[in-house]
Amino acid sequence: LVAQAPPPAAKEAPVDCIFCRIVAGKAPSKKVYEDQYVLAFWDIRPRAKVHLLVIPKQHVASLKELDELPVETRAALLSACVRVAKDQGILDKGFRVITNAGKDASQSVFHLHFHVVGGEQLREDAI
Ligand code: DGP
Repeated sequence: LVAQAPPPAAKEAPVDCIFCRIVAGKAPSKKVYEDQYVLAFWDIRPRAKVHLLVIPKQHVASLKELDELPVETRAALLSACVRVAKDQGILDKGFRVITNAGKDASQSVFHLHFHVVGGEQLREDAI
């Protein structure tokens, strides 16, 4: 049995985070899935026929801070990506999951999110 350090206590959600506002119901979104750990909704600027975002309810800025999330939330994030792809009917034909972390990746919203993209043939070199 390997002892695992508990994740640090959740930080206060920043008031100006748009995705925290969506989680809190203070900003609108087209939700497709929700559980105690994660929320999934349509991207406001879809770049494919299906373009969803899967986010943890607890605020962390990006994948760089993944270890700050409880292990249950980390698992729920990936499971939700598969689940929403299935619900949209794009599981069999294929889909893409992407997360942008930091400046070089052109991250624009600093609340961790996974893009779930599909519903059409995606280019090899871009989403
Ligand atoms: P990224 O570049 O990986 O940080 O992508 C951020 C995505 O979030 C981008 O595709 C547009 C989307 N987005 C930004 N603001 C909102 C919003 O208020 N609502 C929704 N649904 N999506 C948003």
